[in-house]
Amino acid sequence: MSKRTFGLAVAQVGGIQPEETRVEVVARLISMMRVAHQRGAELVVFPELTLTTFFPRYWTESLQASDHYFEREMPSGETAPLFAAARELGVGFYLGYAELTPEGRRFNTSILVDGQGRITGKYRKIHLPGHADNRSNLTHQHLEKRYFEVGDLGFGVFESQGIKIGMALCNDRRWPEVYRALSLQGADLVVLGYNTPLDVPGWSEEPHAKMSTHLLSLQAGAYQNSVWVAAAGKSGTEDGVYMIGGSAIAAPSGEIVAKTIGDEDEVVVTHIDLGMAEMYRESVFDFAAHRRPENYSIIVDRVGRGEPVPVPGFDREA
Ligand code: CDT
Repeated sequence: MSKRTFGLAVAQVGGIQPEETRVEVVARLISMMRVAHQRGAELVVFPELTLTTFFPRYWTESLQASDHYFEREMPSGETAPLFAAARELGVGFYLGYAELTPEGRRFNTSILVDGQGRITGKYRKIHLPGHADNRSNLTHQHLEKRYFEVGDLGFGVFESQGIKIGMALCNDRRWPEVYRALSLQGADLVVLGYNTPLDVPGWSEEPHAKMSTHLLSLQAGAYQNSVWVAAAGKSGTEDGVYMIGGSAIAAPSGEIVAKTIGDEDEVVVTHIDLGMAEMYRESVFDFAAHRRPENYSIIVDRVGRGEPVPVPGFDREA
């Protein structure tokens, strides 16, 4: 098994309040990049919608009125110091942010930046949870379907800092198709940011289950696809809403090898062994040898749960 270590950090971000400025947030991120660098990190993963509070909790009559939450360019004057820090330290980063395109389209986006401060990959979130209508009876809403279009870039894998990296965002991590699409393109590592409120109206998991299903999603994705997975979240209270932390790195064995323990800005660094995935890729998950895609068509043909498909010899009418 070849061994190639890579310094990987997840940088959990404590709550960002609505009045906090981009300049203040960027300063917090840069100080975490410096800590990660001191501990040997080559890449730092930041959360989804890192630069602002999780604004899809607020209803808005006019999307234009929310433009201040969106980035029109990347880097901008306010985010350029992050790119300068990447160049200075030779440390890459993954960053989630709200993107407003020149055509006026809105996406929940992430980028990959290398140690020279170059943007080497981009992803626009595909699985947008929540609703688009105003549910004003709720203490906090989840309006990603109102604010964002479904991403139009697919699930890309990018060569960056010498490794193949796939990206996802938050709710994507709960869908096995995402990791499989990335692994089939040779990804070594899947990086993702998230914002997971503890209390989601209509999705009332116990706190222990909320953390468990989050970690389970990372672990299953890593194991079943022979990839490393690194996930960074917001944590602590944001404008009265508690966001779960538990930012973590999962190995191709499915084991969690690093995890935050607090609710504030927190960096964890692990030197991952990229060669570890090879044993899995060459044995139990040798896709080329063992996958049977001719039997998987239902996965793309059908969206929701439905009736069983007839099996020869078992006539359900009989
Ligand atoms: N941001 C995001 O995708 N959060 C979801 C919870 C939202 S539920 C309406 C998540 O899967 O963590």
